[in-house]
Amino acid sequence: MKEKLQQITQKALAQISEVESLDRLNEIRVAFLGKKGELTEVMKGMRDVPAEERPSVGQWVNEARSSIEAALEKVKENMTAKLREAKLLSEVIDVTLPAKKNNVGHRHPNTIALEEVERIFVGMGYEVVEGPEVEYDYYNFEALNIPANHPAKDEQDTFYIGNDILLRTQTSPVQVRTMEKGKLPIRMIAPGRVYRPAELHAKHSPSFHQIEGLVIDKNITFADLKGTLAQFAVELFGPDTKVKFRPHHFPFTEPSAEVDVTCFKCGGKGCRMCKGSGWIEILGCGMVHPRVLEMSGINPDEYTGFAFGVGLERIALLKYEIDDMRLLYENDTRFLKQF
Ligand code: 2NM
Repeated sequence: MKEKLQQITQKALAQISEVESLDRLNEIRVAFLGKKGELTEVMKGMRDVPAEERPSVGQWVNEARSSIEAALEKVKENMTAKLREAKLLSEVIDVTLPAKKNNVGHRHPNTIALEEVERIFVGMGYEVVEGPEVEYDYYNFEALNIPANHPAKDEQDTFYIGNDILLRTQTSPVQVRTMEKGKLPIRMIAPGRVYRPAELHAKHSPSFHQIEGLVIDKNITFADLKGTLAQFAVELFGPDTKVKFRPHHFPFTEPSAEVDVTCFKCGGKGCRMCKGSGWIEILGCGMVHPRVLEMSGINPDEYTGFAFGVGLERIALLKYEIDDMRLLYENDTRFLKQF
């Protein structure tokens, strides 16, 4: 009997010494000391032990039990301590580390330029009006006095969606829609995305942004147009900026002009920015063609008006001295965060 108990104890201690997890340790406890454990089975055999031997056999069983329990307890303590230490190590916080910086977004140069232009015109009492990018041929061309055989209507110059439906090539359709409503006078700017088939390169993109302006009232003259755009140029490019009007042609205005501003980099002396001329072209404009007014239900004998159009990207490129338009469409945050 004694030998049997010693064997069981040895076996238990050997298994305990090789234990690698708390779960396994518990398995061993059940296997030896549990209700159906090896030691428990031996105790059940006490019935067959002669009465005079029972006290000493009882003592051996108790000794075996306590040495197994002691070994289990010791390994358990060891293991718990090690697990605790590993957990603490894995949760170490270095309080001297610098805080993580938030990655803050930046306004796009187009947005900055647009908000600047809007601020200037809203300050002069203009309304900002938006309209659809998918338009009818009528609003994009016909109502603007652009005849059916005009080269701008060529498939090379316009994205067509259907026979009469296209991606607007300018924001003037928004002006036409506003004129049609018949609420006069009008002082508005129409900013937005426009589309023209073109390869993307440093100076052109198939989709860009325009801001077009329109003023209609009684007695509006070319002098109002000149004064307005001169003030716009001063506010956008600085107090010494001068404007120059060069005769031009647009189907929707008569007379029409292109406007140059004195180079804000060299002040007009000539530099790389203005290609030595001292002037930079920034917009197109003119007096709204009487036929355009008429088609939208405005009597040209009673009302006159002026209109103009500027490219938003062109303003952003000039103002922030960016030399490649593609930078405006890539949205690389390393580029954007400079503005
Ligand atoms: C430009 C140049 C000249 C223009 C004309 C109109 C409308 F609808 F009133 F007829 N809106 N915008 C216009 C005139 C646009 O862009 C270079």
